[in-house]
Amino acid sequence: MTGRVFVALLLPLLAGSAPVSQELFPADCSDIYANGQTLSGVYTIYPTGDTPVQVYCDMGCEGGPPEDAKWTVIQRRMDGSVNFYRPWDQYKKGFGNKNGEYWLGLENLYQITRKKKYELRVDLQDFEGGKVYARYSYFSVESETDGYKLNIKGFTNGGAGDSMELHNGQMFTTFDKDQDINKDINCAKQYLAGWWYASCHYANPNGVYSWGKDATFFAIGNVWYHWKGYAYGLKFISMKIRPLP
Ligand SMILES: [Ca+2]
Repeated sequence: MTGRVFVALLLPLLAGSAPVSQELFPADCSDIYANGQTLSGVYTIYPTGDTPVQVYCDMGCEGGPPEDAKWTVIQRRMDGSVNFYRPWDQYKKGFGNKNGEYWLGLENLYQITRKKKYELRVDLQDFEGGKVYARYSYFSVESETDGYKLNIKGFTNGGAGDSMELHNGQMFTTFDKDQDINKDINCAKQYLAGWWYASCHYANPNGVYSWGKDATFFAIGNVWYHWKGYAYGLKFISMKIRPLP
């Protein structure tokens, strides 16, 4: 028995066999769900095939339809407990608390989305009980060599409006790596986050957690322009992905 388990664990490593390794080394929360773990919570995935990464899986409501489940949370803001003004290497690797606020990491996003086709859902909440979302039928992130460029398409409006279209095709910018298209400034320094800035943004999900309406400094909050404008820091933001059927 022990011998058989050992062989079963070792074989995919030796053979690099995708179907088997998917179960032993889940690449995302969809694989976790397929393995029978249908409750939301923190799980371990293997975006590169061998290095473990902790992630929050949003499996939907207990007993709810599977089509609402299997989401891999790649970014979340909920209480302002984590500082998101961080350098390139941290946005690359990921940071934060997987039970709370975090960024999964650009390299993980590249590794996950290069293997399957993913959709993206962004959930937003304000401090008055409002809940909306934006959905994109395609989401991928290119390699570091290509600036971790963002690709999204297929917008569906769940009340949030399309504040991400501007960022489609943009490379990622942090305060110590300016890859935005604004020739005069570094958008990450100006708007205090790391993001796929253009010149500069309609959405700043990694911006300063600012507890609602605050126009003191222009557009530095965790804002979503097409829903609440530039002067309203949201209560909750979550970006999550899952493979298309
Ligand atoms: Ca610039």
